Amino acid sequence: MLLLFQPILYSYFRSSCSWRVRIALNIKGIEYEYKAVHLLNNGGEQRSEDYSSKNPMQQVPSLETSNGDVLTQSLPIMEYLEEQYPSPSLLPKDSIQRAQIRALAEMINSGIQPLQNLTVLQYLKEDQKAEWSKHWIHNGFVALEKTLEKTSGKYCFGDNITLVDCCLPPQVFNANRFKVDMAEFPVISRINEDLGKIEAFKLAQPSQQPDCPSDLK
Ligand SMILES: N[C@@H](CCC(=O)N[C@@H](CS)C(=O)NCC(=O)O)C(=O)O
Ligand SMILES: *[C@@H]1O[C@H](CO)[C@@H](O)[C@H](O)[C@H]1NC(C)=O
Ligand SMILES: *[C@@H]1O[C@H](CO)[C@@H](O)[C@H](O)[C@H]1NC(C)=O
Repeated sequence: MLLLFQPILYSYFRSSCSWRVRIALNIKGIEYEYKAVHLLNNGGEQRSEDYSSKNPMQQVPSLETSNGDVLTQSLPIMEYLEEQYPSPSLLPKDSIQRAQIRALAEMINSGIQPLQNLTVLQYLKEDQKAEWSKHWIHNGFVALEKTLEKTSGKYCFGDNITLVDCCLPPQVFNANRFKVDMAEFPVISRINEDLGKIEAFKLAQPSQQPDCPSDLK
């Protein structure tokens, strides 16, 4: 097959930001090569000289296009995919709606996820980590739930799958990991459950990735 022309996704099975991009790639039916970057092995492979030269933030995901361009940051990567592979679309045409969808995605991307990234957690004492993560996810989910009450239809924004739906399941997975009480968030929970039934979302789950250790599958 024409392996040469496949983009490469640098990913870690449990990374929520890599997971977002895996969903978008699957929805759009884009075949890609999976390259695992183990965030915990050898002091973190993301910090190797080779990988740091691709992603100076030393984070996953990165997407290397068939031209050799390396893109970083999950949302800009998804926006790139949306522009290059417009169908099926992850954003409507209407500018107001696009801004509203991006705002929802940013609630997760900048309002919740950064506070529980590895570097931030490593800065805390062992017995503070769980409480800290739970607090900030809960805090963000209160706002997200309130917004989704207005914007959601079948999914986060109306009845079509959009960028924010790609961000939701990974964040709910982390919420469960940190024992956030999801009963408080019925809209988030309902949408997450429905998204979980879709093949593109199933295939993007951590347990389905080649670097998922067999005891976690
Ligand atoms: N804003 C970035 C965040 C990326 C990020 O936080 N990646 C995490 C995994 S989800 C990471 O690589 N952490 C490695 C580390 O903290 O050393 C994005 O959306 O791509
Ligand atoms: C939802 O998707 C359908 C099919 O792709 C499209 O025809 C319709 O315009 C979309 N709705 C919105 C609000 O973007
Ligand atoms: C973690 O999140 C903080 C806050 O957004 C950011 O400044 C930092 O670069 C992130 N670091 C990593 C490696 O995830």
